Amino acid sequence: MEWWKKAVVYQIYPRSFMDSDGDGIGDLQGIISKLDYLKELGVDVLWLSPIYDSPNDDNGYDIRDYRKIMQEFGTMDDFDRMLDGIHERGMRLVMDLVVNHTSDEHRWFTERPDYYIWKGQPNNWRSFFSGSAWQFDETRQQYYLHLFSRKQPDLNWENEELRHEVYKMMRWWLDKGVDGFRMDVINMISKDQSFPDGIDGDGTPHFFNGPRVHEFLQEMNKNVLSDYDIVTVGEMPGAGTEDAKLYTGPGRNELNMIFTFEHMNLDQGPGGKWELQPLRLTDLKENLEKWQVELYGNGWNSLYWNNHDQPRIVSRFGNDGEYRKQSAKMLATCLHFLQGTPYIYQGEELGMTNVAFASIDEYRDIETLNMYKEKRAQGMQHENLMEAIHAKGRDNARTPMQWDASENAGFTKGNPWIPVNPNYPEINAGNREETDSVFRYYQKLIALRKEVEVITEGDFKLLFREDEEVFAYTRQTADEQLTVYCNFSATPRELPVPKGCVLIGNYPPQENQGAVQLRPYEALCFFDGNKNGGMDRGKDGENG
Ligand code: ISL
Repeated sequence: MEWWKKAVVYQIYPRSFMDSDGDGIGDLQGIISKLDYLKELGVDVLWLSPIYDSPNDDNGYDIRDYRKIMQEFGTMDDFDRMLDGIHERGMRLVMDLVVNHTSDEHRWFTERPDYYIWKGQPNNWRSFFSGSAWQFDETRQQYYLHLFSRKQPDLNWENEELRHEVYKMMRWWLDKGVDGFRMDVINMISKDQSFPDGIDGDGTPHFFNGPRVHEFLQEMNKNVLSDYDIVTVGEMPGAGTEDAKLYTGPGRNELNMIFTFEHMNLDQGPGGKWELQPLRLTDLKENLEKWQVELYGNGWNSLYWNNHDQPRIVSRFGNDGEYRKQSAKMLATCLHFLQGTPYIYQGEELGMTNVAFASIDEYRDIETLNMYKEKRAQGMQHENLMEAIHAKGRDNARTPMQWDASENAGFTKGNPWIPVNPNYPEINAGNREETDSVFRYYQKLIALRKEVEVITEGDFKLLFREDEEVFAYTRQTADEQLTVYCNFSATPRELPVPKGCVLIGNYPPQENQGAVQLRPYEALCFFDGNKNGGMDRGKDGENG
């Protein structure tokens, strides 16, 4: 079996992870100083959000030079040392590959206009970061396309020379020894060349999973990926299961897995992410079931609740007050026993929460700031916008990693580039030794994936489909079965006793009285099979 099917990935957002030199910005030496922490957690792969030279209009997702390290983050020497440190510890490194667009400060933008997309007249597509997706350029007297910020012009993938420049750059990093790529919005690289207007300015039907995207990815695979033993994951807003089978299916020679957005869009209205709507658990169950069942044997899932663009899951689908620890562990259980490769986002393993800054001035993210400006100008209320930002803003994920209870959560000796979440004295990695810490629970989940075959291999069956509070399922192979019970509510629930012994749970063990009494946000996983590992573990009571 491919190694990445048994791997657990940890995402680092370098700007907010660990600052070694006191400038308030995380850096590579900071990451090096925390490699033992990551090894202790037990993860196999580290994915770094972009660390390339960038003017930081979108925190590194606007790349000025693909072969240079961002000055604030360090040097190429630091990078080589970091890569060695990762490999010495038996871990691997995945780089972020941002090739749908570059920075407008990339030298290509002036030297190779044919690498970008120009029109005499713009269509009505809107940018993901507010306003038109087209910007008039005085020198060229034409408009260029930017699906994201004005400083992120889209690359023209129709240009073969550009494509081969990208492949060359990818090989350069792979030859340095990196172990894979997470590909930013890679399902947007092929645009409908007639550039038709979209309904209400929504261009996505004309560039999500566009006409030549599979051809381009197969070409990339043939020219680059197939020559290396690496892992690839494509970030793909607007890709459904049918698309996913084409991107990740056996024999397709494209990518190993993709990030779907479907489960992340269930708590929003038709107006998009800022239109808040409570999650219906049955919607989440139905959606994850679809991905589990459809991709079984036909592709491979990536499993995530969190990344640098998403609010913190414990605040979103859990309870970040009284039941913070319980619900953080419950959500982890629910996700980690699905089939696929799990991704942990920095701080998730501590149960870090959303933040609610009082002033818009404390926010840093271009998406949030542009949205706020645009909607205020349209007459929307400050309070309503702040409520949406508190729930959904990307800065929820980007406050500094909470290492300990010292000033600035131990992230920096200087002034952090974005304020620290004020709850750091309580929630921080310094508490990880406590027996009921979220960290220890993640450690166990990660270790179990290595020991229990059915977690990787088993099929998926949803239980109690109509239940709005309990997410329960089984995973099964010929000789092993897992049953997972997750209470997504604070209401206690009674459920039938499944086959097997308790493998792991987030509460102290309970006496079996003919039924399982699920406590608030309780997660319980039962294992039935021939493996001693599972049976013994039940007796040890890996609970808490
Ligand atoms: O976060 C989003 C909306 O809330 C998305 O529109 C997000 O921008 C989209 O998922 C693409 O994300 C990726 O590309 C962006 C970058 O800003 C994100 O950080 C990155 O993950 C442009 O490179």
